[in-house]
Amino acid sequence: MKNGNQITAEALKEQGIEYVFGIIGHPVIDLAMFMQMAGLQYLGFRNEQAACYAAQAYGYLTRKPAVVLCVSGPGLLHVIGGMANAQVNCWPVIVIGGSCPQDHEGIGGFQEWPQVESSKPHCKYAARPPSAKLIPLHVEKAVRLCTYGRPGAAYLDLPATILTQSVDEEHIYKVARCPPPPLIFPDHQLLEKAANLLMQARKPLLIVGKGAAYGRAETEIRNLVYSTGIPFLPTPMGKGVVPDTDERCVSSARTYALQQSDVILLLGARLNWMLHFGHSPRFQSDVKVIQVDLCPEELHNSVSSAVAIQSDISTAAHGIFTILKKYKWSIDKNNSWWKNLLTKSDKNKAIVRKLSMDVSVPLNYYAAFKHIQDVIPPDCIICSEGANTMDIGKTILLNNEPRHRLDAGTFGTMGVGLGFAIAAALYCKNNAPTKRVLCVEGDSAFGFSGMEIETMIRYKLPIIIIIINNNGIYNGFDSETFRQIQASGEPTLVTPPNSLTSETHYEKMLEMFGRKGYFCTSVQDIQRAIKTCLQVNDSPSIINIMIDPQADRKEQKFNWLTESKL
Ligand code: TPP
Repeated sequence: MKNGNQITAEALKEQGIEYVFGIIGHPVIDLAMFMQMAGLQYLGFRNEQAACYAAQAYGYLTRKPAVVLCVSGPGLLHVIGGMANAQVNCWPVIVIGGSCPQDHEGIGGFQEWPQVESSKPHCKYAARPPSAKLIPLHVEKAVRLCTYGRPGAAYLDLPATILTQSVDEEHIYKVARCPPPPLIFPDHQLLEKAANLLMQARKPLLIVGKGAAYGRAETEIRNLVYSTGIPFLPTPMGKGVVPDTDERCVSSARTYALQQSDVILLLGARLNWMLHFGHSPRFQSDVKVIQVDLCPEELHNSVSSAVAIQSDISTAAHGIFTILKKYKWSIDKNNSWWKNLLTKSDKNKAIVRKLSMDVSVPLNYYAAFKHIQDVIPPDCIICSEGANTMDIGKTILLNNEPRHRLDAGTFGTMGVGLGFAIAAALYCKNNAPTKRVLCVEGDSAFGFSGMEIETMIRYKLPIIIIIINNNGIYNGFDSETFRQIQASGEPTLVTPPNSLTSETHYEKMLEMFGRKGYFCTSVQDIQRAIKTCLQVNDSPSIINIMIDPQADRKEQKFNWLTESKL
């Protein structure tokens, strides 16, 4: 005889699950122990939402879903923010929620909540197995649905009555391990059409999204870029599919490249808010888009594509590369499109260089990031969140390998950073033990999941957390101004909503564990601290960099989040 706990744990193991992230409590205490007994690795978190961010990042990095384990009611509700983030980012994750005994439902059971119904809008599959013996069927289905097609979240609801239900072993549903998702090949005629359009273009541009990174399309896309010389622009998490240091990367001329291009090859990126919906004035109103996406429902979204190809990114990129190679098509480095991109790029780089050379204290963002970039390993995984911290950071902190940047993403979610970093550190431990994980956080962003520091300590994860501290959300106030504001009246009436306590010594959180963090105000402090932390390989570090609370981004041409679209 086996009970539901054991059946669930063994079914997950059978489906190739390696990691479970969660918080235990009634009714999933035994389940967590059965999971460890079945050989699954379990990491306990301090908030279920952070556990869910970790699990989805692990899914993104490995293409294998990880599991989030949570208790009923409030536990599951904490996870839902994470599930929504996974859905919007299109990353696989499986959530398993305990729920109250079925015969307590409807009469006020402990932490009773309509969990399947609550999860449904935030995932691809939500179900409660009707009996313990059918759990393996639903576990396989959860794995399949969260990884096949456009990846996303899956939810399984396990009431206490099912977890404790005993079943004769021979009656337990048998199901084979779900194979990896099939590779989708593009329609060859569409590839020919796409190649023709590119060859006729005067100003072709390639945009690489995180769908390309998830799809492991780096070899094919690099071949395409290297053989044709097409200029490319990565989205934030598309960074590294082709190295940021490649001469064809036109991130420094982003606005110009988007505005001027007449034919855009869109590989695994969506024309949503991050790409200004593909609309004028950020794009030519008659721009021709060649769109490649795994998900057919995404095709023609926001802008009608000239060529719309449902395909894995790797197979389509290879197909286009092969046709263009046959015609020996490449972009002449002396043509005006390329020259203008370079001129624009050089101009923008000079502005950034000037800002980053100003090392006066208090520091500005650009100086802080340049001096971080100068001393970090070129192959580190960078997790990042915040507003200015994340946006400016992504322009200066380079990625030369795919899936080496994890950030607030399409959903713009604060709170993801530490969970993502934990997943990245586990990924490194298993696949590249010398690779380092950097977690670059705004001070506000850090606050959303700062207690996960204890999780990092417990599991000996050598993550370097860098906090860019400006005393607030977007910006804050210097200590004297903050003191004067607070002294001027009732704090709830006078403290500006963007303000956080000035000069908070977040690095002292490490002292709770008998360790030391670093408080930095100058570029010398920053570089010394990073070099020291890079020597530590069995625990997290915190580097708290105090910058000018009023520091801002360089002047922007568009107020892109609020400009009207349609
Ligand atoms: N809550 C969530 C879950 N996500 C959000 N995006 C926000 C609130 C709104 N928000 C956007 S950025 C941000 C907040 C709260 C924090 C920005 O401040 P900080 O992390 O300190 O970075 P900075 O811009 O100051 O560098």
